[in-house]
Amino acid sequence: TTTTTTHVFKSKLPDIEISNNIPLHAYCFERLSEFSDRPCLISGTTGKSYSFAETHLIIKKTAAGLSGLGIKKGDVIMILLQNCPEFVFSFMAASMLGAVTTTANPFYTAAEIFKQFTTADAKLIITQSQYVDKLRGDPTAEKNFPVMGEDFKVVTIDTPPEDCLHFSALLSEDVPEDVEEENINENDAVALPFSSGTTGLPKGVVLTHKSLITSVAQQVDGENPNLHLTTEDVVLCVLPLFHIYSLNSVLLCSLRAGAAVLLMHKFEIGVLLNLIQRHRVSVAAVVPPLVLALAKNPKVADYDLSSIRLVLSGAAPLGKELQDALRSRVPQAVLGQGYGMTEAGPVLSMCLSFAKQPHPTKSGSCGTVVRNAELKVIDPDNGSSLGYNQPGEICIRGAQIMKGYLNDDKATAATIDVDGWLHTGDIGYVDDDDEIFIVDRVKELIKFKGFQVPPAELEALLVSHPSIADAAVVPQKDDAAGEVPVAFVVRSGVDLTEEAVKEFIAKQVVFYKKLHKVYFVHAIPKSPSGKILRKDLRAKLATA
Ligand code: AYL
Repeated sequence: TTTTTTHVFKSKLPDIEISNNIPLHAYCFERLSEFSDRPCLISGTTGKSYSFAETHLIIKKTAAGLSGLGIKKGDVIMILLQNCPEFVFSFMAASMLGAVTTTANPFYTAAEIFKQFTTADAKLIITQSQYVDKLRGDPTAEKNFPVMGEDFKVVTIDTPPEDCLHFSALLSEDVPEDVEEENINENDAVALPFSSGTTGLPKGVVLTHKSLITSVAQQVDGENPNLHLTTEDVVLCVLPLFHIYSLNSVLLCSLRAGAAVLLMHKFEIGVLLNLIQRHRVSVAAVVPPLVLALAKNPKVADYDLSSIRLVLSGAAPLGKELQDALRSRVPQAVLGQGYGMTEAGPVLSMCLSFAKQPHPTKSGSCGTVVRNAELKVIDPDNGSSLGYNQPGEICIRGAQIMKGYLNDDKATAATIDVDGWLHTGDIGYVDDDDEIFIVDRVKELIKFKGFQVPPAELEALLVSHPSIADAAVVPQKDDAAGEVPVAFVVRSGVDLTEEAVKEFIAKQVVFYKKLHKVYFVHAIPKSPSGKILRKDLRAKLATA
């Protein structure tokens, strides 16, 4: 036998003590008494502000209300909301009950919502009245959706349509001094986001109290926090909370650190700039397309952005050029990236220029591995561990990573190996200054503006078409979105047009999963074992 050495990369910051044996809500509000009167949530839409004390009280009432609706420990609720205070109340209330929240995009089609809803075995949906029609199901559809009112209850945060409850009905007058604290175990699930991971269809990612606490602590705890947030900060929350990036790095980190969260229900550049100026936003969490807007949109020059001291970009690659272009617009701010993956809890690395005692960092870097975690880079062909400056697959180990995929041991075992390493499917290297650079992705995943587009989902829909014999979906580079999905299709009938294929998909999926191009081919290239040779298809696109 040969002896193999594993090169493990660590943070430059020392490990810290993490109190990850308590429930998530208790951890987030642990320091409540230090800043109970400070603003916690600010609604960008209404301007209404909730202090930490008020927020905590409403969460307790919401927990009592949910309990009254029969939600108990281990149950799953679905939040189908744009960013709003009720999102926060519901998520934290579920935590208090030992219940689990699965978050979904309100723009999803009925089919997408119910796929997740049934997989998660959810009991209740909290949403807005405008989305309720989708939840009533389509009587002409082949698949039988669960029935509203019978199989699940719906709560709306605005005027409830028929058979729905108003959110305010949850908020009973008298709050039990302490909501019956169920005996929550640190390894119980608290969040159930969906992700396709390195392959296949979207799966439920089981994030426990321990994983999320560990991840938040790795960012904002310790003498010298990696992401230094204070009670003076106003943190922009324009990225959707149904995605783990915003939920973790914006909401949970701010709650823990005592920073105010400015909630925007959707992105609109004029409104955004106005709110930044009006509320003196100091920390902005963004994705590369937003960096593009801030760097290039002429409107930006008309607003005062001098309050911004930190811009965090994540969820998709941010090029050095774009990062440098943003610098001229917010010269006073520190710019940097976080790199995450839903399954990883989600944060793997964070820019060390964001630390209380900052380190200098380079443009284009994804930060340094978070503290209390181990990162390694492996040769994708033979699994051997690589050293500095050698690109390979990034793997991460630590208490923050997911417990596993919901009811899918096979997919879990394919992602987390027997030694506890989570394999990301991302190719990157660590440079001499311990900074991580992502250079490629070996997994199937397509990212449209940071949103996940799982090729397997679109391929399954395509082959369900009577005139399609086989299909493969791959990413194509795009200036505005980063990547867009395009399809290679083998026709079984000759009359099928590109438009018809696009339309067939478009009516079944959320906007960002729409096909941008369809190429008709005679066969899909496959390996002897039947795996689609995606590399070959991507290479074809590059020369097309
Ligand atoms: P998912 N640079 C390049 N690629 C990235 C980056 C980045 N900074 N961040 C994420 N990705 C890609 O599950 C990468 O391929 O989670 C990764 O495997 O939707 C995939 O996106 C994961 O996509 C933060 C900062 C969370 C980022 C996140 C990312 C969550 C995205 C918290 O503070």
